[in-house]
Amino acid sequence: MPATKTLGCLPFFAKGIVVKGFGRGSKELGIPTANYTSEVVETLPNDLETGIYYGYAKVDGGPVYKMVMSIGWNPFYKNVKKSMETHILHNFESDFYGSMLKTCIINYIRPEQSYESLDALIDAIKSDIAYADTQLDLPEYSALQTHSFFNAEKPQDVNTSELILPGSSL
Ligand code: ADP
Ligand code: RBF
Ligand code: MG
Repeated sequence: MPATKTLGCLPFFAKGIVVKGFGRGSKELGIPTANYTSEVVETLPNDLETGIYYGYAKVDGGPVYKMVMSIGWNPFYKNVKKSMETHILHNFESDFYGSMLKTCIINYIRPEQSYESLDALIDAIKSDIAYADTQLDLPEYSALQTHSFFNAEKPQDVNTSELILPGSSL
Protein backbone atom coordinates (compact mmCIF):
# COMPACT_ATOMS: atom_id res chain seq x y z
CA MET A 1 0.00 0.00 0.00
CA PRO A 2 1.30 3.46 -0.83
CA ALA A 3 1.46 6.11 1.90
CA THR A 4 -1.63 8.30 2.24
CA LYS A 5 0.49 11.37 1.46
CA THR A 6 1.46 9.78 -1.89
CA LEU A 7 -2.19 9.23 -2.82
CA GLY A 8 -2.81 12.90 -2.00
CA CYS A 9 -0.41 13.87 -4.83
CA LEU A 10 -2.35 11.89 -7.47
CA PRO A 11 -3.22 12.34 -10.24
CA PHE A 12 0.03 14.15 -11.02
CA PHE A 13 0.66 15.81 -14.38
CA ALA A 14 4.14 16.35 -15.79
CA LYS A 15 5.57 17.42 -19.10
CA GLY A 16 9.06 17.75 -20.47
CA ILE A 17 11.50 16.82 -23.20
CA VAL A 18 12.60 13.18 -23.63
CA VAL A 19 16.36 12.86 -23.04
CA LYS A 20 18.95 10.07 -23.17
CA GLY A 21 18.98 7.89 -20.08
CA PHE A 22 21.24 5.06 -19.04
CA GLY A 23 20.85 3.28 -22.39
CA ARG A 24 19.75 0.06 -20.71
CA GLY A 25 16.00 -0.07 -21.11
CA SER A 26 15.82 -1.39 -24.66
CA LYS A 27 19.17 -3.14 -24.82
CA GLU A 28 19.23 -5.02 -21.52
CA LEU A 29 15.57 -5.31 -20.65
CA GLY A 30 13.78 -5.13 -24.01
CA ILE A 31 11.56 -2.50 -22.39
CA PRO A 32 12.39 1.06 -23.55
CA THR A 33 11.73 3.88 -21.10
CA ALA A 34 11.52 7.54 -22.08
CA ASN A 35 13.52 9.55 -19.53
CA TYR A 36 12.74 13.06 -18.30
CA THR A 37 15.43 15.64 -17.50
CA SER A 38 16.53 16.07 -13.89
CA GLU A 39 14.67 19.42 -13.87
CA VAL A 40 11.39 17.57 -14.29
CA VAL A 41 12.38 14.90 -11.73
CA GLU A 42 13.13 17.68 -9.22
CA THR A 43 9.62 19.09 -9.57
CA LEU A 44 8.05 15.93 -8.14
CA PRO A 45 6.43 16.66 -4.77
CA ASN A 46 8.43 15.41 -1.78
CA ASP A 47 5.31 13.58 -0.63
CA LEU A 48 5.23 11.41 -3.75
CA GLU A 49 7.18 8.31 -2.78
CA THR A 50 9.45 6.51 -5.22
CA GLY A 51 8.07 3.39 -6.87
CA ILE A 52 6.25 2.05 -9.88
CA TYR A 53 3.16 3.89 -11.15
CA TYR A 54 0.73 3.77 -14.07
CA GLY A 55 -1.20 6.34 -16.04
CA TYR A 56 -1.37 7.88 -19.49
CA ALA A 57 1.19 9.46 -21.79
CA LYS A 58 1.26 11.48 -24.99
CA VAL A 59 4.24 12.16 -27.27
CA ASP A 60 4.07 15.52 -29.10
CA GLY A 61 0.71 15.72 -30.89
CA GLY A 62 0.13 11.94 -30.90
CA PRO A 63 -2.62 9.91 -29.24
CA VAL A 64 -2.87 9.34 -25.50
CA TYR A 65 -1.54 5.87 -24.61
CA LYS A 66 -1.37 3.86 -21.41
CA MET A 67 1.96 3.94 -19.60
CA VAL A 68 3.90 2.58 -16.63
CA MET A 69 6.47 4.77 -14.89
CA SER A 70 9.41 4.01 -12.65
CA ILE A 71 10.35 6.80 -10.23
CA GLY A 72 13.48 6.42 -8.14
CA TRP A 73 16.99 5.04 -8.07
CA ASN A 74 16.57 1.63 -9.77
CA PRO A 75 17.90 -0.41 -6.82
CA PHE A 76 18.74 -3.32 -9.16
CA TYR A 77 21.30 -1.01 -10.78
CA LYS A 78 22.07 1.12 -7.70
CA ASN A 79 21.72 4.40 -9.61
CA VAL A 80 22.90 7.51 -7.79
CA LYS A 81 20.61 9.80 -9.75
CA LYS A 82 16.86 9.73 -9.25
CA SER A 83 15.04 9.12 -12.53
CA MET A 84 11.52 9.28 -13.87
CA GLU A 85 11.16 6.77 -16.73
CA THR A 86 8.05 6.11 -18.77
CA HIS A 87 7.34 2.95 -20.75
CA ILE A 88 4.46 3.56 -23.13
CA LEU A 89 2.17 0.63 -23.99
CA HIS A 90 2.55 1.11 -27.73
CA ASN A 91 4.99 -0.05 -30.40
CA PHE A 92 6.62 3.04 -31.89
CA GLU A 93 8.23 2.94 -35.34
CA SER A 94 11.26 4.89 -34.13
CA ASP A 95 12.81 6.69 -31.16
CA PHE A 96 11.41 10.05 -30.05
CA TYR A 97 14.28 11.70 -28.20
CA GLY A 98 13.75 15.48 -28.09
CA SER A 99 9.97 15.12 -28.20
CA MET A 100 7.56 16.60 -25.69
CA LEU A 101 6.24 13.92 -23.35
CA LYS A 102 3.14 14.64 -21.32
CA THR A 103 2.27 12.20 -18.56
CA CYS A 104 -0.55 11.83 -16.09
CA ILE A 105 0.50 9.63 -13.16
CA ILE A 106 -2.65 8.09 -11.77
CA ASN A 107 -1.87 5.33 -9.34
CA TYR A 108 0.86 3.47 -7.46
CA ILE A 109 1.68 -0.20 -8.10
CA ARG A 110 4.62 -1.13 -5.84
CA PRO A 111 7.95 0.04 -4.45
CA GLU A 112 11.12 -0.30 -6.54
CA GLN A 113 13.04 -3.44 -5.61
CA SER A 114 16.31 -5.15 -6.32
CA TYR A 115 15.93 -8.60 -7.88
CA GLU A 116 18.13 -11.69 -7.92
CA SER A 117 18.45 -11.66 -11.68
CA LEU A 118 17.77 -9.57 -14.73
CA ASP A 119 15.06 -12.07 -15.74
CA ALA A 120 13.29 -11.57 -12.41
CA LEU A 121 13.33 -7.77 -12.95
CA ILE A 122 11.97 -8.21 -16.48
CA ASP A 123 9.19 -10.53 -15.21
CA ALA A 124 8.24 -7.96 -12.55
CA ILE A 125 8.08 -5.17 -15.14
CA LYS A 126 5.96 -7.33 -17.49
CA SER A 127 3.50 -8.04 -14.73
CA ASP A 128 3.34 -4.28 -13.92
CA ILE A 129 2.51 -3.65 -17.58
CA ALA A 130 -0.23 -6.31 -17.63
CA TYR A 131 -1.73 -4.94 -14.40
CA ALA A 132 -1.67 -1.33 -15.65
CA ASP A 133 -3.20 -2.39 -18.97
CA THR A 134 -6.25 -3.82 -17.14
CA GLN A 135 -6.59 -1.06 -14.56
CA LEU A 136 -6.45 1.72 -17.14
CA ASP A 137 -9.53 0.33 -18.91
CA LEU A 138 -11.63 1.18 -15.83
CA PRO A 139 -13.89 4.17 -16.54
CA GLU A 140 -12.71 6.14 -13.49
CA TYR A 141 -9.18 6.13 -14.94
CA SER A 142 -9.86 6.27 -18.66
CA ALA A 143 -11.72 9.56 -18.16
CA LEU A 144 -8.30 11.15 -17.62
CA GLN A 145 -7.30 10.24 -21.20
CA THR A 146 -9.40 13.14 -22.41
CA HIS A 147 -8.23 15.61 -19.74
CA SER A 148 -7.59 19.10 -21.12
CA PHE A 149 -3.93 18.71 -20.08
CA PHE A 150 -3.48 16.38 -23.05
CA ASN A 151 -5.46 18.53 -25.48
CA ALA A 152 -4.42 22.10 -24.73
CA GLU A 153 -2.97 23.77 -27.79
CA LYS A 154 0.46 24.87 -26.69
CA PRO A 155 3.74 25.32 -28.54
CA GLN A 156 5.53 21.95 -28.65
CA ASP A 157 9.02 23.37 -29.14
CA VAL A 158 9.67 24.75 -25.67
CA ASN A 159 12.87 23.35 -24.27
CA THR A 160 11.98 23.84 -20.65
CA SER A 161 10.16 21.52 -18.36
CA GLU A 162 6.90 22.60 -16.90
CA LEU A 163 4.85 21.22 -14.14
CA ILE A 164 1.16 21.25 -13.51
CA LEU A 165 0.42 20.87 -9.86
CA PRO A 166 -2.16 18.45 -8.52
CA GLY A 167 -5.49 19.96 -7.67
CA SER A 168 -5.75 21.52 -11.11
CA SER A 169 -9.30 21.23 -12.35
CA LEU A 170 -10.13 17.76 -13.65
P1 ADP B 1 17.53 5.58 -22.55
O1 ADP B 1 18.40 4.99 -21.52
O2 ADP B 1 18.23 6.61 -23.39
O3 ADP B 1 16.26 6.09 -21.94
P2 ADP B 1 16.07 3.28 -23.50
O4 ADP B 1 16.71 2.01 -23.94
O5 ADP B 1 15.33 3.28 -22.20
O6 ADP B 1 17.17 4.39 -23.55
O7 ADP B 1 15.11 3.70 -24.69
C1 ADP B 1 14.28 4.81 -24.51
C2 ADP B 1 13.89 5.47 -25.82
O8 ADP B 1 13.22 4.55 -26.67
C3 ADP B 1 12.87 6.59 -25.57
O9 ADP B 1 13.52 7.81 -25.26
C4 ADP B 1 12.11 6.66 -26.88
O10 ADP B 1 12.77 7.54 -27.78
C5 ADP B 1 12.22 5.21 -27.43
N1 ADP B 1 10.98 4.41 -27.32
C6 ADP B 1 10.51 3.61 -28.31
N2 ADP B 1 9.40 2.97 -27.94
C7 ADP B 1 9.11 3.37 -26.67
C8 ADP B 1 8.06 3.05 -25.74
N3 ADP B 1 7.07 2.20 -26.07
N4 ADP B 1 8.08 3.65 -24.53
C9 ADP B 1 9.08 4.49 -24.20
N5 ADP B 1 10.10 4.83 -25.02
C10 ADP B 1 10.13 4.28 -26.25
N1 RBF C 1 14.36 -0.92 -11.62
C1 RBF C 1 14.70 -1.52 -10.45
O1 RBF C 1 15.86 -1.49 -10.07
N2 RBF C 1 13.77 -2.14 -9.66
C2 RBF C 1 12.46 -2.22 -10.02
O2 RBF C 1 11.66 -2.79 -9.27
C3 RBF C 1 12.06 -1.62 -11.26
N3 RBF C 1 10.78 -1.69 -11.67
C4 RBF C 1 10.43 -1.11 -12.87
C5 RBF C 1 9.10 -1.17 -13.30
C6 RBF C 1 8.72 -0.59 -14.50
C7 RBF C 1 7.28 -0.68 -14.93
C8 RBF C 1 9.69 0.07 -15.31
C9 RBF C 1 9.30 0.68 -16.62
C10 RBF C 1 11.00 0.14 -14.90
C11 RBF C 1 11.40 -0.45 -13.67
N4 RBF C 1 12.71 -0.38 -13.22
C12 RBF C 1 13.07 -0.97 -12.04
C13 RBF C 1 13.69 0.47 -13.91
C14 RBF C 1 14.61 -0.23 -14.86
O3 RBF C 1 15.70 -0.77 -14.15
C15 RBF C 1 15.08 0.84 -15.86
O4 RBF C 1 13.98 1.21 -16.65
C16 RBF C 1 16.22 0.40 -16.71
O5 RBF C 1 17.34 0.19 -15.93
C17 RBF C 1 16.53 1.42 -17.81
O6 RBF C 1 16.88 2.65 -17.30
MG1 MG D 1 15.19 4.90 -20.49
